[in-house]
Amino acid sequence: MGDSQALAQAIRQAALDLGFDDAGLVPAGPTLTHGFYLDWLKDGLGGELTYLTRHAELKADPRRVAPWAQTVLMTARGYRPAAPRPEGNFSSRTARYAWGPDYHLDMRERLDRLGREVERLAGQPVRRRSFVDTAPLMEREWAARAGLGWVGKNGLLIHPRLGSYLFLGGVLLELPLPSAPGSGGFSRSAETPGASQADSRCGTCQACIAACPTGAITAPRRVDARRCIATPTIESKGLPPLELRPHMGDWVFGCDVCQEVCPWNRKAPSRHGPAEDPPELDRWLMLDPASFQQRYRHTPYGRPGAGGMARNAALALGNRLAAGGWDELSAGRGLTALLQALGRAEPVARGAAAWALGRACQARPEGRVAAQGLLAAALARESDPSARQEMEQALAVLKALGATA
Ligand code: B12
Ligand code: SF4
Ligand code: SF4
Repeated sequence: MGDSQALAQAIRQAALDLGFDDAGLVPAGPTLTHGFYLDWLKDGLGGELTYLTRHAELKADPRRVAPWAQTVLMTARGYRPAAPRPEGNFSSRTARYAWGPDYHLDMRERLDRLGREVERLAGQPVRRRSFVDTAPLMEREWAARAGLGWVGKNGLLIHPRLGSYLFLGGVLLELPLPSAPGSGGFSRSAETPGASQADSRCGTCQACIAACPTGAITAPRRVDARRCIATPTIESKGLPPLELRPHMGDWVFGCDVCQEVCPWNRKAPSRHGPAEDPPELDRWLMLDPASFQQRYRHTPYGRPGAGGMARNAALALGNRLAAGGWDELSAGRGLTALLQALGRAEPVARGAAAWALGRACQARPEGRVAAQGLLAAALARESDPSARQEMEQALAVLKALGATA
């Protein structure tokens, strides 16, 4: 194929044929919102995600990652499930992206196939590197520049037809090609993406900013990673700050609130039917590490691991019990699971269970005496300093409750 515009269009079409919902190409060059990124880091909003600082300079231009790159091919694949999950006292509330298999593997495979298709269409070997969360690239800006949508006030890339429940990924190509924008681009976005608020279809809407349970969206497109529920439930190894825990509500893995309220997701097409439900909250608390590894290693839950998921489930259960409205039988089941979790192998899970007991007993005072006894016994055998601290704090909460009972 001689004409490079026709080749760029053929590559877009190949991406659609491979199951991507949209794709676009844009010449590689400097990242336009890199200054915003550096300010974000300087203000400490990356928190414990230290790799973001390590990669900061590389993100200034994809050619720092791959000096030979001439074109950025960006793709998007929707993951909105067809139906919501039924909600009960013990059901696990998890981000929709975790409802299917690990997206990194699926996207990676499709992108590798797309790379081979590029070579076939170009009729020559093409040096390339595919990425999905795996390279120091500002994927949202590049997606916007490739005409896949705009960066909304919630910080997410929104496609006017597909909404924001999208995985992004792409391929860097050593092949000079002209822009071939995806179908989500509009007016100036392919030319000056992310340059101003005008490059957005959010208009006067502020729904995501108002709804974020932790106040993590501190300004349009500026998300404080330290407060975003995805960090403490997916990325962190330890326990979130005390002040944040009640605001995390009952999310056990990630959070979708700023997407649930977004009007652009109302009519977004769904990708798959209801997936297998994750274990209930008390099951996460009882799942031993070997069974967890066997069942969840290759799912998104593998990232926090058995201890991390038990920690998350304990915090969520504590918050749910504290919200009230439980019948006695269910409350007994919840409190028993938390008491048993004091015996888990991971200190972070023991600490979370202790905090959750203190919190839950504020709404369920009938559990206080048993909780006090078992917490004191757990503290006596505890050797981990942070778990000890959590237990001491929880005991102080329970003692204060007793004094006011
Ligand atoms: C680190 C990270 C996180 C961190 C930090 C979140 C954040 N807001 O940056 C945490 C763990 C909190 C997180 C959470 C989530 N993440 Co995340 N995350 C990433 C990762 C690996 C890097 C992002 C990064 O560098 N952030 C730092 C910010 C400052 O830079 P940036 O995102 O590159 O770009 C910003 C600028 O371009 C700016 N911008 C653009 N134009 C303009 C214009 C103006 C005027 C201004 C001022 C700014 C501006 O807006 C962007 C957002 O702040 C990317 C993958 C990647 N390599 O890009 C996935 C990614 C962004 N995450 C993704 C997802 C799905 C999520 C969650 C929805 C998961 C969940 N359900 O819990 C949440 C959503 C939180 C949110 N509202 O943003 C998807 C987003 C898909 C989409 N539709 O946009 C990505 C692209 C992964 C993927 N390959 O699909 N994530
Ligand atoms: S994912 Fe949840 S916690 Fe994070 S910014 Fe969105 S609403 Fe806030
Ligand atoms: S909820 Fe409103 S402000 Fe937030 S991203 Fe969606 S349209 Fe934009």
